[in-house]
Amino acid sequence: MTDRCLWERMLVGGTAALLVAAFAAMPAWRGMPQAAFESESMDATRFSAGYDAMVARYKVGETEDGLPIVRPPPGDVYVAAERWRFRPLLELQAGQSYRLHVASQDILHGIVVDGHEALLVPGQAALLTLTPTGPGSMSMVCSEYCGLEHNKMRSLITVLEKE
Ligand SMILES: [Cu+2]
Repeated sequence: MTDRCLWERMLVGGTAALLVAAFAAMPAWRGMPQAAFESESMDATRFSAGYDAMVARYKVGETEDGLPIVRPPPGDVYVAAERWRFRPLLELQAGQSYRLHVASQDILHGIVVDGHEALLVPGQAALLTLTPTGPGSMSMVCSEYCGLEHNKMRSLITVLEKE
């Protein structure tokens, strides 16, 4: 075997190994669902106005620690992330589409919902179109270490049978 041939083999082998590694590391290449979080230009005032209006119109109850339970119709839904919870507690309908606007109210958080992840930078909002397949529940989890009770920062979205 000539030196040149050996080099070619190493080059081809190395490239193939790199491609396999890159392929394995990138879920997006393996046919993940199309929808994903987008960053959205929505200032804090507009977000709060949307959140307050949603809670005022569609609140169906409250948890023991004062978290509103909200059952919004398909369309815009507002979720605030803050140390160390997501609010409100959501009840959505299976098979309906919701535009989820998520924004941090204090420090850097992250969110994972329905297999999608976004970083929640204070002052910005993240947008995800969500169509629960339920009925059942979906979890929302903070994916960015945000202090003492970060591991408790999770919420369950209740998914109701389509009406
Ligand atoms: Cu957090």
